[in-house]
Amino acid sequence: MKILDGKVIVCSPGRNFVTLKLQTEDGVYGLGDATLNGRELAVASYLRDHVVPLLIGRDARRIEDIWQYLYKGAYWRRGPVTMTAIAAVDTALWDIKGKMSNAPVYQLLGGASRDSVMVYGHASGRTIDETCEAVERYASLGYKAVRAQSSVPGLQSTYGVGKGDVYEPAEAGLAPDTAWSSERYIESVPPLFARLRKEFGFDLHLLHDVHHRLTPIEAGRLGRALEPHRLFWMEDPTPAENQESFRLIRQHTTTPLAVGEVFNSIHDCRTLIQDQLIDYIRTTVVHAGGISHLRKIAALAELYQVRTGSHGATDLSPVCMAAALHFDVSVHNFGIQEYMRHTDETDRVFPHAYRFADGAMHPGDAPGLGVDIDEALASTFPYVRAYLPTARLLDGTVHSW
Ligand code: GCO
Ligand code: MG
Repeated sequence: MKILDGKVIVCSPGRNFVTLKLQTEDGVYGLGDATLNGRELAVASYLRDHVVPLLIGRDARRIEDIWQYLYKGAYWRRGPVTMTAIAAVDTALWDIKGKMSNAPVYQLLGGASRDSVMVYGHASGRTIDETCEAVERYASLGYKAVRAQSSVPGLQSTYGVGKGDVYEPAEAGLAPDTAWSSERYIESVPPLFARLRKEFGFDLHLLHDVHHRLTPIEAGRLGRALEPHRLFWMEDPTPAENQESFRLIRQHTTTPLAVGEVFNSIHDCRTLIQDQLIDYIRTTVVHAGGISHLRKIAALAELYQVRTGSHGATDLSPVCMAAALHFDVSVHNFGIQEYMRHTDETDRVFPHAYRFADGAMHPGDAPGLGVDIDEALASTFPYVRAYLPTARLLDGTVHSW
């Protein structure tokens, strides 16, 4: 069961994706997502130039050993580029193990802990009316949980508001600047959720993403103002490099807190989890070291009644989505999974077994991850340089995105 070859496939069917395809001498191959939004080629090179040569000839069945070998053997630990590359290898090896065992990966992870995986979709609009209409569309599709964002009055552009049906914040070319005012934003959010509760009642789960834009005390104030609207969570209220800063938010609000989409290891969330400063951990397969490492994070979180809520935006490929669903359906302390529909081109490049019904998803029962890549079609969508926009305060100061 030796690894024969590793191919890095970069394509852009609507947005950029990096995919690792590991081939074994037995003819079985596995896929791993290696997409790091806006920094895609760094991971492609890390894999191609530094990781794949180390994998040739290794036993593909030794998933944990290969993980530790890549993590400890590099000397340089953690970081988004390294951990995304390790995640791709780990995911591909789980895919291979599933195919070798003729079983869907979730069966190898302890089997299903639930029948399906509750997901949330993204509703947004330039006005509260528009956001209400978007939430209504999700509710009518059967979603039980919806993230709601609305433009901040007086600001020209706002993070979180989609263009058309698909939400895609990265833009081709150089990163544009967008204007930000925390004062105006904090004023604008409670009326949005007051209206949504009036229209939809309390049966629908509502979520909101702050995208690291507030200070801890501002976040505490917003969380408190949102308490009557009983959010499922308030996401990324403040940057989390300083995990201690969440203590201040916690002191002021019972609105549940979610964080972790930019984390890449268990060390990024150890204090947050152990001190019960959060309710949901949003680390993902692709950016936090793969299925193996994510399971360790979930196991730590389980001790503290922190549940999972993995990132699932469009910049995570269908390979990551499939892997996330195998993780979600098996892990005991699952909370929710983010799900943003990919473009039709992306779905055609990555045919998959996972399916959506009644607000929930299932990874399907195909052996391995149940996702493939059409390489010929992928090659018709070459890489396009693209970046996320940068946020600036009204006086021009760079702000957190
Ligand atoms: C989310 C994320 C997205 C980001 C994107 C950046 O919660 O889904 O915050 O909104 O814009 O994933 O890479
Ligand atoms: Mg987010």
